[in-house]
Amino acid sequence: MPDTHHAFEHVKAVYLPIAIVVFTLVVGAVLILLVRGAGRDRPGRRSNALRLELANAAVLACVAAFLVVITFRTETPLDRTVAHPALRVRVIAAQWSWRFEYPGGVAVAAVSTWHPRPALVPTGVEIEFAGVSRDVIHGFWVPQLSFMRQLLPGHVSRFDLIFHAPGTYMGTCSVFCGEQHTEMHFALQAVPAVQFERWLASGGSSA
Ligand SMILES: [Cu+2]
Repeated sequence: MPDTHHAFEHVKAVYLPIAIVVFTLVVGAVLILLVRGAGRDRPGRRSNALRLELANAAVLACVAAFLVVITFRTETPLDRTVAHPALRVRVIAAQWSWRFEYPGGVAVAAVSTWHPRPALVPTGVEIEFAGVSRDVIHGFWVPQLSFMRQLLPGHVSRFDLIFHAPGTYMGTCSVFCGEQHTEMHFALQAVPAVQFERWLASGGSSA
């Protein structure tokens, strides 16, 4: 599975220059029309305008199609889940808390806090997250991985993530879900597999 952050950085590197060019062209065209007087009627103006609009629509449709293709080509491999992940973690979101449940009954909860206790994950392996919501829609967002997935009530969202580098990956809810939405944070601490196994064996208390 590719690195989500690098994959989306690549997409951003394509989107940004296109957005700048389109923005510049649109603003430039508006300014030219303002200066030259858009309302003045001249012979042949209507047929020229139609041709210009058709050309504009065709170019924009091509740009949009290109962006759709590269977005799907990037997202499709990221959405695939492997049959046998190294670890399965259940994520339960609720107003306004996160709960990470591991095999063996280990669980880490973060309730309405800016300083959540980290939930550990091993580095360099596929981890399957199975996310659900107990009430409204929440957003499982890890900015450092450029990854977001909505968690819905009554539906299990499955996604795989790999934490390539050790460290603490802060996460937060990305969907406004009520009064304490802004305090709905979690922390995933990526550690070497040996350290993770020790932590899990200790019931989640050794790190
Ligand atoms: Cu929220």
